[in-house]
Amino acid sequence: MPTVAQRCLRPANLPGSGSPDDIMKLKIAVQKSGRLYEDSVKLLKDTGIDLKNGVNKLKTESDNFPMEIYFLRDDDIPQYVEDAVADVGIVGENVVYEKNKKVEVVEQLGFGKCRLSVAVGRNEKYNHAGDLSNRRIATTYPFLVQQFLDKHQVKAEIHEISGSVEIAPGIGLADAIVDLVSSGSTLFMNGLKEVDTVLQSQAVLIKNKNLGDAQQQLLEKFLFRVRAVKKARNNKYILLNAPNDQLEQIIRLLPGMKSPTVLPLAEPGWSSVHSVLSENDFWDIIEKLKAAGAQGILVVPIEKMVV
Ligand code: PRT
Ligand code: ZN
Repeated sequence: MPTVAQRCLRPANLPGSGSPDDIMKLKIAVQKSGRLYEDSVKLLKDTGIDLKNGVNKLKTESDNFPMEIYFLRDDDIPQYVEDAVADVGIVGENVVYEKNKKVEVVEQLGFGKCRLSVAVGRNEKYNHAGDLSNRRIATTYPFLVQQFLDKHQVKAEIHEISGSVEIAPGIGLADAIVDLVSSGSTLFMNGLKEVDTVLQSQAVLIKNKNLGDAQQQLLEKFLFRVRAVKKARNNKYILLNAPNDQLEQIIRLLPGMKSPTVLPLAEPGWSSVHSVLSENDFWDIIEKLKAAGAQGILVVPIEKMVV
């Protein structure tokens, strides 16, 4: 059986000596600066991929994983991935679906969450998409807005602008806007209210549709790590002390990976219980555990989780 490194040798380089330069790398495009930059680099770091020489340049590589990292504007990433300049990329779903390039979404990454929303003046009426009929809508997302209007069979005028969309109604350029929203404070400060959702978005990993076998194998290796990091981020390790007469009830509250670990404490009549809790129902379960008599509850982050 050839090793992964052998399988990854570029055919064009085969006559060479098989030096490290000959090894095929997974080329990944991430945002150069902006809202996705830090989380993208952190994700690579958390998957154990170290970047050489810092990150303040157009391209770098990893010391310990066959990966080359390109730092680009987010809007350009889908095109680069379609053209196979990069094999994979990290970018917001809003950009992927607006650019509509031939790329495949492989995994949602759980950061960069926002929504592409319709907003109108605070005192305007809006009950449904039909209220946009014959109105002027300012946006940097003309493709997604047109899809939204078509879906609701509404005809409206789309004004594509390149930034500061939120000021368009105030200066009389539009009656409504479609823009990204996270906290909602930008809309609020501009006298607008959010009235409808065009798209829920988060950062995703996209890939070129025709990856070669070697890159596909590297992608799977990378994805395995990404999923372990995501799982760990969504779960917490919990340790608590329980009186033995309450053990059964407490164990029933804890899902655990198989079932909770129970160890006797030095103090007779007490046990230590260890388990893993999902972030989603965390507070709910903690309250029930306390009510059931659990004491000394410790909650610790998990670094990686392979199940
Ligand atoms: O330079 P480059 O082209 O790479 O970056 P960019 O300026 O186009 O994008 P950037 O860095 O602003 O955003 C990158 C990605 O982050 C977006 O494509 C989204 O996928 C995601 N994201 C998450 C957001 C937001 N949240 C967000 N709130 N992108 C932009 N915003 C803006 C929004 O446009 C509006 O101006 O923040 C403002 C609203 O925020 P709130 O909190 O006031 O509602
Ligand atoms: Zn951009």
